[in-house]
Amino acid sequence: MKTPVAIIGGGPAGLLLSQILDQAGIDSVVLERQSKEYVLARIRAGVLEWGTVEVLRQAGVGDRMDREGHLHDGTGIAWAGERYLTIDTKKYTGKPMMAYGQTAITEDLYAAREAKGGIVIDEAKNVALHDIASARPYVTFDKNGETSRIDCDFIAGCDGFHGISRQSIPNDALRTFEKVYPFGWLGIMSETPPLEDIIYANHPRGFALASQRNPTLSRYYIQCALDENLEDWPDDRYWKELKARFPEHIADKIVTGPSIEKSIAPLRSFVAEPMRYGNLFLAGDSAHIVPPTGAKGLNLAVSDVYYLSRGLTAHYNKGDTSGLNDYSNIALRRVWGAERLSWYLTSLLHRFPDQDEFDLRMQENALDHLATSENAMRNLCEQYVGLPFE
Ligand code: RFL
Ligand code: PHB
Repeated sequence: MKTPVAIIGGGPAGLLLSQILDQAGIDSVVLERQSKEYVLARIRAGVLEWGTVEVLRQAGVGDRMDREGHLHDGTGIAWAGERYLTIDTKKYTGKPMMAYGQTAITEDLYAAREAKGGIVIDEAKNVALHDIASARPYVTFDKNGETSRIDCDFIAGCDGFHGISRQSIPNDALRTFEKVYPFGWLGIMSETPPLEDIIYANHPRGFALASQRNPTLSRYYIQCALDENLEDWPDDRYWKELKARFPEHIADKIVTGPSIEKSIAPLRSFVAEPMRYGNLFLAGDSAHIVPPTGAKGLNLAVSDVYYLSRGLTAHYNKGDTSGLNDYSNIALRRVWGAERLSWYLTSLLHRFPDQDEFDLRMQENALDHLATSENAMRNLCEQYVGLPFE
């Protein structure tokens, strides 16, 4: 097989890249390790920046999002008993946030690729990248007991944090930065009406988050120990713990019901620089991870793909390689901005095992400053809503 761009990974980054390239008349092949059913059952992100909303619309996958997504002017933070503040992105930046699940985005992208006859090969095992530093890279993979080869001009590594693309870059060509947090998030999905707003809580029992997917589907998270077992968290215990972490008037509004999914996610900050090696370009979680507290991971995957598709389009349609040459630098500027916000919100809202009274006062004072200073809030909103695309 031969294609201009071989895309490793059929998550949001890989599918969106193939969709945008197709709009520009550039063919690609997506290789996904898992089955389509598995990919579509994964539950992850839920909050989109306005820039992401616009990129999805331009890519022709915005219709269902515009029908079913929920626009938010403000996101709440509850702390110290009854204190409450609103991250009012609409007021300070003119832009709302959109609640629309990654699962739905992935469905929309799969449908769009299928409608256009795009090639997405799922259950592609043992994907291997070859000659990535050369002008003739290629990819091999196994499917149904047969090994196939795809020759290409470029490889897009969109295969997430545990993927093979980043691992294919020689160690001495990559610099990595990492921070692992001493806790995780225990999340549940339930078919119950969510709270009107997305609300983060800083509480002595640990962080909690009330989020949503649609009017009848709620998503909640609580901070948990890294060695926590899901079997120890029957629904009753979960709801009790969740409610204990919100002020009473908010907890009273939480509608409980059977969970339809329960999982633990570790929290990590990670960046690999540069996001290019030879003719391999990394995009999304393959190059960087943020703790989910800022809701930035999927949004970064979308901005990476926006920059990368722009570079590839200029290369193929105008012979201009400057966008590809600048890709890593431009993408990393946004990545580091989101890393800083996600690290800051994680530090602000969680209880750390070694935190002392001084640290707690620092958290409280920072929250108080946000609640009482328009400048502080404007600054947070500017980052939470997402830096503009360059
Ligand atoms: P993905 O989604 O991990 O997709 C990578 C795909 O590559 C496949 N793959 C391979 N394919 C072929 N060969 C291999 N060797 C392969 N290895 C892996 C995988 O099967 C997969 O299909 O990465 P991508 O596309 O870069 O997308 C990134 C986002 O998924 C991620 O950043 C977000 O989910 C992060 N995130 C959030 N982001 C937001 O912007 N807003 C949020 O509200 C938000 N909430 C979250 C989150 C992540 C969470 N978890 C589970 C860590 C909440 C949580 C709890
Ligand atoms: C979610 O809805 O899954 C969600 C919302 C906000 C975050 C992280 C995850 O910061």
